[in-house]
Amino acid sequence: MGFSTIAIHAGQEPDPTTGAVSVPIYQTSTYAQEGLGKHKGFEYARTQNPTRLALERNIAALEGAQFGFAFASGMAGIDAVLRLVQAGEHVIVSDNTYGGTFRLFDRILKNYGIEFSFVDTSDAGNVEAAIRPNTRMLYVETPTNPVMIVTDLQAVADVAHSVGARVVCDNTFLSPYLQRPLEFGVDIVVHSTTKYLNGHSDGIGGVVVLNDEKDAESLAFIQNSVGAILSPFDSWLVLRGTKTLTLRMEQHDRAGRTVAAFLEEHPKVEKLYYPGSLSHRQHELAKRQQRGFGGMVAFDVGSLERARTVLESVQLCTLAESLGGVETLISHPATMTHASVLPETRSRLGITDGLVRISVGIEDVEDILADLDQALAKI
Ligand code: P1T
Repeated sequence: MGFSTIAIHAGQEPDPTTGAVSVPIYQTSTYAQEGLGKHKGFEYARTQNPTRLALERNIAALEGAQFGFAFASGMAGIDAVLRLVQAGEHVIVSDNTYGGTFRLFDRILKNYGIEFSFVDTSDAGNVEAAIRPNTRMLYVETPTNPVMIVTDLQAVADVAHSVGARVVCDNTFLSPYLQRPLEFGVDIVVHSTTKYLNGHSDGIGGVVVLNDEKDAESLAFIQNSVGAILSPFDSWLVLRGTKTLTLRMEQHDRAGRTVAAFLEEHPKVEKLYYPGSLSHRQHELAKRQQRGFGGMVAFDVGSLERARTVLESVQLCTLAESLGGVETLISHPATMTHASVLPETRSRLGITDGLVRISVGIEDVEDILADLDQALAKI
């Protein structure tokens, strides 16, 4: 079956009781049991919920995975995955990730005895050099938030697997429509469903998908034991979102390319970060690994003052954190999403005070361009 058919149908049989075509929101905390130990597979709603189960099956199918687990946020999903690693074990991480991911690893999980090395995973040699006898996981984001560094998934997966480490990929920036990491040897895919999968900026959520049966069993245990589950209503919202994922991603991708091309030519823009641009040093890799380039674009206007002018002059674009919604959002990574990243790391990565990030929405692209044009003219 094709991707769009899977998006619309996977995990979603008509409701067995009523025939409802849209999966009902099973707003219940528990389920009546017929006798001791006799039930319909649902005991308590932290453990199982039919709406959440439909979503978990749906996103697993979209990523080509067997198992899926939905969480209360992207961060809760990432936290659950890291619980597969024990104290005294070592994780190699892309040095540019979402700031909240860095914060979780560096400020919380490190204190529980997990060791982290943050390296530029765009060079598989750096991953190899960071390996220790206790390395158990490689965690990558590609393209990275916000400077769009691409990691060759097959190359780093080969390195990690040579020492028996699992490979985790945060696929939030592209969605499974534009990139399917499991096809390149990745073991576990995580998403903030808050972004493209839900797609309408109206819910927070996360999902983890994988094929390994033993790790899936552990994740089910972690999900139930820790309890950071996605609610039935939020599960339903994401299910509704994935039905139009193909259409939305096609348009995000088209508009992203158009906005990037406009910015690249603009005299007030000093540097563009977009893997779809021929000038991106990893354009060829992105072309090979991705089905498109998506709607995330970052650009540098040279100073905080200039960035502030753009961010405060836009009228159609909304100044806000987050991404992946139908509306265009514009943000300032250095003070917003990546404020927890150390200043020296930020400057090494290019997360300067002049960097602006756009999540290009699916409005008419001419309107987005006109808005950016008038805002840039104010510099
Ligand atoms: O916000 P939450 O649903 O918990 O997801 C966290 C997260 C995980 N991974 C990536 C790549 C992300 O971008 C995020 C959240 N990012 C933003 C809020 C942002 O504006 O970049």
